[in-house]
Amino acid sequence: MSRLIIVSNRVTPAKSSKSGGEGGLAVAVKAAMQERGGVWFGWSGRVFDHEPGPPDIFDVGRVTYALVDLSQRDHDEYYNGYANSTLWPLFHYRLDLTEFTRRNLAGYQRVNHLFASKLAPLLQPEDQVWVHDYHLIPMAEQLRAIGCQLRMGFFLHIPWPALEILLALPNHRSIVRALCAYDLIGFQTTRDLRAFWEYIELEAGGDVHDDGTINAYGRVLRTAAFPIGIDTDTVAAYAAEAETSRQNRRLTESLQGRKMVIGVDRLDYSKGLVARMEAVDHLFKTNPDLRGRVTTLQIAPPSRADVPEYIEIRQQLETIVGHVNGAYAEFDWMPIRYLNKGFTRRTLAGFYRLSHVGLVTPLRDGMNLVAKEYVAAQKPEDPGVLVLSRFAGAAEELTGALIVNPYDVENVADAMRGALIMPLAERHERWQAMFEWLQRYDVAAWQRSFTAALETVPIKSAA
Ligand code: GDG
Repeated sequence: MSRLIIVSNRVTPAKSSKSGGEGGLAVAVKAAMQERGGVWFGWSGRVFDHEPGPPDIFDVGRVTYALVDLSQRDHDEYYNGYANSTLWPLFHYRLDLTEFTRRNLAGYQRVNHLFASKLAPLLQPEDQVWVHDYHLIPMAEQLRAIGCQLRMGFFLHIPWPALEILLALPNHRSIVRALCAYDLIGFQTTRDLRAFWEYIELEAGGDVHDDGTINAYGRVLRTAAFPIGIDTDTVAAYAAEAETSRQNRRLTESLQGRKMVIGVDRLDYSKGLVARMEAVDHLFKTNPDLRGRVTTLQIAPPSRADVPEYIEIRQQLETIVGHVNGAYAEFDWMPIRYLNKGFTRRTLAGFYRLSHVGLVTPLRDGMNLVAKEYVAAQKPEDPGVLVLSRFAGAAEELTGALIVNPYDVENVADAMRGALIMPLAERHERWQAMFEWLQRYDVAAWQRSFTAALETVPIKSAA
C-alpha cells in the first residue's frame, strides 16, 4: 500500500479537542488518519508577522505531521478572505454574503503555491496525495506546475453549488480548471456530483461518462460521491459511558422530568440557527401545552470570529433567543438554553443520549456530522428522533429522520411536535435502520473507499 499524504488547511495533532471550534473536516480526517497512518500536511494554526520558514515536522503515533505557519497577510487574504468570504458563502448559496476581490484571490493562489512548494520536497515516488476542501482547490495544479506526477485526489467537504450559483463566482473557470488537475474528485452527495457534471458539460465543454469519468481541459479524471461517515462505534461507546457521568446527572436533574431538544452547531450562518429559533418560537406559540414541558438546548461554539458576517449572525441569534425566552419563560423554566461555547466529544455524546429530539436544520450543508453523531449516541431501547433539513447532505442517507424544509418554520415546528410525541415502536424502527447504516458506512469505510478509488484510477492524458 502506498504512503498516504493528507493535505488540509487545518491540522489538529492533539488527541482530542475540547473547544469544539475544529469543525467536521478535522474530526473526520483525524479519525481516518488514525486508522491508516501517513503524513498530514497543512497550516499550523499559527499566524506570524514574518514569512513562514520550513515546515515543522514531528511524529505522533502512526502519523507524521508537517505544519506550515502563515503570515498575517496570507491569513487575511487566503483564509478569512477568499476561502471564507468568497467560496464558503457562495458554495452555501449565500450570494448576498459573497465578497470577491482580486487581492483575496491572489492571496488564495499565493498560499496554495506556498503549500505546494513546502510539500513537494517531502513527497516520494509512490505516494498518494489526498487534498481536502475548498481552501486548497489549486494544490494539484500548483504541484503539477513544479513537476509532481503523483496520483492526487480531492475531497470537497462542502456542497458543490448549482450551475447558476457558481456562475456568479468571477473566477469560476479557473477554479474548475484547477480541480481538473486531480485524478479523482470526491463529493459528499450525488446532488453535488450532478451539479459538477452539469458545469463540465454545459460550461466547460467537457464530456461526462456513465462511470463518472470526465474529459475536460485536456485531462481525464474520475468523479464520484463518497458520503463521509463518523466513528460510529466510538460515539456510541462515549454516549453509553456518559450515562453515569457527573454532567449527565447534572443535566438530568436540571431538566426535572422535562423533555429535551438539542442542537449542536458551529456558530455559522449556513446552519440555519435563526430560522431554527423561530421554529422553536412557533412551537411554543401554537402548542401552549408544551410550555414548561420541553427545554431546547442549543450549543453553538463560536467560529471564524474575525469574519464580520459571523459577528452579525451571533447578534441575530442572541436577539431571537432573548425574544423567545422573554415571551415564554417562567421563573422555573426557560424554553431555550443557549450556550456559546464548546464541550468535549464525550460530553456531547452524553447530552445527545439524554435528548428526545436532535434538531439539525442547516440551510445548506455538505454532510452534517452532528446528525450522524446524534443517531449513533442514542439509547437502543429508547432512541430519540432526528429532525433533519433536506438541504443537509446527510438527508440522502438518514431517511429514518423527519425530513424538513428549514426555511419553513411551521414545518419544522410540526416536525418537532411529531418527534416529541412519537411512539416508541416508530422511534425504534426509524433509529435502527439509520444506526445500522452508520455502522456499515463509518469514517474508516469512507477513507478506505476514497483511497482505494484513488489507487486504481487510470492516469492518462486526453488524446
Ligand atoms: C464541514 C462541512 C461536513 C461541534 N460542536 C462541538 C464539536 N463539534 C463537532 C461536531 C462535529 C463537527 O464539530 C461539526 O461537523 P459538521 O459536519 O456538523 O459541520 P462543519 O464543521 O461545518 O463541517 C460539513 C463536514 O465538514 C465533514 O465533511 O459534514 O457539511 O460543513 O463532529 O461533533 N466538537 C466538540 N465540542 C463542541 O462543542 N469537541
